[in-house]
Amino acid sequence: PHRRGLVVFLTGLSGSGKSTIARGLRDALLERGSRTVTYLDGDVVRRLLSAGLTFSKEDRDLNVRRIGFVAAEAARHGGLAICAPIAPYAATREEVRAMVEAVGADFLLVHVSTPLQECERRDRKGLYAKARAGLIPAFTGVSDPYEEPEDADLEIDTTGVSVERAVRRILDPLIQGGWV
Ligand code: GGZ
Repeated sequence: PHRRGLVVFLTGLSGSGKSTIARGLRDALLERGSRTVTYLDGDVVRRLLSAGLTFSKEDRDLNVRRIGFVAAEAARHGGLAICAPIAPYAATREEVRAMVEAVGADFLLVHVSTPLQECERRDRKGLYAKARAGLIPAFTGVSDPYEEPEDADLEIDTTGVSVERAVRRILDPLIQGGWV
């Protein structure tokens, strides 16, 4: 495979399956062993890199820019980075794409487009119920915006789709494109 840097950036609602797909992709890539992978775990980012930030528009933008910056640095000399923040704002996602392309790496925007209704039906962490009850202010999709991407390179709705299949949807073009 060629050694162009690559950032795989998954965006979507809470509970859409972003993190699960991101981890599955990381594991699949590690198993192939064809290149090193930097995985920016959302919880770890919020705990360390973005410690103290809230979910205001300003802080979300700052969080997503920081993630983009670290991912771009990882990709600068041919690394492959995977990140999966909600990243609700189109302009900020575009900034990150520009940041990554500016270091000479490729950027793959994956919209995990599982509908709100399905995310809310799953409600794995009970956050939607809390948000509906007014216990979490500014919750994405409930009381805060999510701007649907119009420039996604891939769109994956995980409704009734296994993790393996969803991961394949990303892995296959990476193999075909010669990245891994
Ligand atoms: C959205 C929130 C909020 C609010 C806490 N809105 O399902 P989770 O729990 O594990 O993932 C969500 C995570 C989103 O953080 P991000 O850093 O990805 O967001 S952003 O890109 O907008 O900066 C959710 C939890 O944090 N969470 N409060 N108000 N999600």
